[in-house]
Parts: sequence; structure tokens; C-alpha cells
Amino acid sequence: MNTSEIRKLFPILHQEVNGHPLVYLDSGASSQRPISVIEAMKHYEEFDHSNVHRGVHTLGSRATEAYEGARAKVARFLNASSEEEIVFTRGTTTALNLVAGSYARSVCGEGDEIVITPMEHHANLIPWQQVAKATGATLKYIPLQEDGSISLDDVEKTVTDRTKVVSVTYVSNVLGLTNPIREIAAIAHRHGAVMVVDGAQSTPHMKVDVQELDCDFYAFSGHKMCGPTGIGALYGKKKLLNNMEPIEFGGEMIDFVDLQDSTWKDAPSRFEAGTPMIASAVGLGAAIDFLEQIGMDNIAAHDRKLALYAQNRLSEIEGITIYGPKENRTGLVTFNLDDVHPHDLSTVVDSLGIAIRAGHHCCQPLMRWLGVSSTARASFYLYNTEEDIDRLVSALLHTKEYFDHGLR
Ligand code: 7TS
Repeated sequence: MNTSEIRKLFPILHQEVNGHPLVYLDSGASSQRPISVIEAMKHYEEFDHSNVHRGVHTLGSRATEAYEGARAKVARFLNASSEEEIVFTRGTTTALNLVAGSYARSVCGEGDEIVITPMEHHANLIPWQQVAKATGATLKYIPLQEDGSISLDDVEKTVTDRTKVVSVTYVSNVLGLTNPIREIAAIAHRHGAVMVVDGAQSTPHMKVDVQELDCDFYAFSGHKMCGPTGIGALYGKKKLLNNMEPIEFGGEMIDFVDLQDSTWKDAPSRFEAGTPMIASAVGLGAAIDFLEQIGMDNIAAHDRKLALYAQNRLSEIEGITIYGPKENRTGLVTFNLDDVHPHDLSTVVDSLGIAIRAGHHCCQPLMRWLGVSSTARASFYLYNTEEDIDRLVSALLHTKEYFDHGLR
């Protein structure tokens, strides 16, 4: 993988911020887009736009082909068994809310269980709390081990025959670890539960095969994998999707409408009421082309190498605490430095042109488990280099000096 050639394809990276060349280390929140994605969306808007699935005119057909073509790319990218298993959504959050609001609400009742972990992003936590409150089901947590990982023994102990849904993130957006989804799915299935996967942080960084994972639902966002905002998808096994009730109603999702009742089309249409985000879907398709051209295995190796390099370089700084397991980090490092508030850290490094994230990362229960209210986080992608991390380390040393002097 030639990172310096890849960097040339991302126009946004070539600018100065606060008088310094930009170092973008916040791809975990949202990645940047290559020129091919920007151009694909521009071409669509300039030449092909119309509404989809409606008119018989040429632009209508082109728009429909572009939109459905993007769905086919997503299906292939995740190795779904058919395009009908891919529902376009606004992103991971909307996809998980769809599974919770439709599937889980209909199967859960008093005494049933939903199993998640304390490391979940709020998008994979609050929807389940809401289902539990509405149905009388219990929300149970697989405990975390000392380094933040989960053990399959604990999964075995937590999942029971009353469990209807197990929902776990593939990669943690704070700890950077990868959960053993295939093994967890096997345990869930043995108890008759479905396996839901939050793929927001895994899909950008590794080859994903939903059939090999044998998960029932898989959610991800386009904007974290070189695509635009406002688009993502829910993969669901066909027989599950076609037995689920829609949670939004209107045009394009119906089969037959009478004055008092209506029937639905099969998936994915039944979950895509109204005019969809067509240009964003085109952009997501172009992002998949781009990532596949570079190769997901190459990207995975690059991101892991950078995370390891960052972990080693940051550990050299006195007073730093790095969170999460030492091994197998996927593309990010979360840390605190002495008692400098992460927001102050992030402000000082921003003044040196470096973008990192600070806060609770939408993981308040995990922050409580870590015993902190917030952390800083540097996250990496295919356009980052070891020099970016060296710049971060120098900026952190500068910050430390600044605050040490301030305290004296
Ligand atoms: N799940 C995980 C694991 C995430 O990291 C995120 C976003 C989401 C779900 C929600 O994705 P969305 O596209 O629907 O918003 N995570 C982050 C983050 O770590 N920093 O900013 C957003």
C-alpha cells in the first residue's frame, strides 16, 4: 500500500490548519472522502438525477440503476447472499433502531432477555433499553474482563434460553479491540436468539463476511469508510427481514393500499419508505470500489500497524494512560495524559494542526467502567502515516510541558 499516493487522492488533507499542515486523526468519528467518491456524487447530480423506482423515463432509469447498483456493491462487499438482504439506512444508528424497533419489539416480552456489553456505543445500547422498557424484557450485560475484552465463558453464562437478541460491536470505538462475533453468534443461536452486529468501526477497517460470521443483522455507516454522510445499511437475513414490520410508512414500501389497510412489499423496499438518499448511495458505492481497489486486507494491515506504532510511541510519554488491550488494536488509541482534561489536550494539539477526538465517545457506561469521565482518542485510516503519529507525540509532549509549567 502506497500511503503517499493514497494521500494525493484526498483533497481535504492538503491544507494548513492553524498555520500547520493538517494531521487528521479522527477517522473513527468520520473518515475523509477520496476524489473518486466526490466525483461520483457530482456526476450523478450533474447527469443522472431523478427519483428512483418510479418513472419510466431515461433519467429515472439511470437513477434507479445507480441506486440499486450501489446496493449490489454493498451486498457483495459484505458477502450477503442477495441484494434483497441490504436495507439502505441513514447509518448505523438508524439500522440498529430498525432492528430494535421492529424485530426486537415484536419478539420480546415479559421475562425475555436482550444481551449486550458495557462497551457498546449509545447507538447499540439505548435502542435496547427502550425495547426493554416497552416490552418488560431485561437488558443484560456480558461483563468485561480487566483489559476490557469479553470472554466466551462469560457469554455462555449470560445468554440463556430466554435471550431473544444478542447485540455486540465488532470493533470497539474506544478500546480498539475486535470481539469474537462468530463464536458469540454460535452461542446466541444455540439458545434461539438472533445475533446483531454493530459494524460501524469494523466495516471500514477489515474484510467482513456476514455469512461466515453467521450474524442475523449487521449495521454500518458509509461516512466512516470513505463514503458520504447520510447513508449506511442494515444487512439482515432474508427470512427475518420479510417477517418484520416496517417502522416507517409511506410511498414505495407498499404492495396494495386500501382505505383501512395496506400490505407491504418484500424487503428491502418495505423498510425504505419515501425518496431515499440516492446521491449518498452512489457515493457509498464509489467508496466501496475505492476500498476494494486498495484491498481490505491491505487496509487492515496498515491500520493495525499504525495503531501498534501509536501505542508504542505514546507509551514513551510519561504520565500517559492508554485504555484497552495491548494486542490486536484496530486503528485507534484512546488515552489520557496526566490530569490534563482531554478537551484541553485536544484544543492544544488542534492549535498545532492535529485533529483528535475528546469526550465520552458516546460510551458513557464504558467511561464509568474505565473510571474516567472522558478520554482523548487518535484514530487512523489508510491515509495516515507514522509521521502523523510522530507529530501527535511531539504535540502531546508540548502540551505536557505547557501544563506542567502552568501548574508550577
Ligand atoms: N457504533 C459504533 C461502534 C460507533 O463508533 C458509532 C459512531 C456508531 C455506532 C454510530 O454511528 P453513526 O454513523 O450512526 O453515527 N462513533 C463515533 C465515534 O466514535 N466518534 O464519533 C462517532
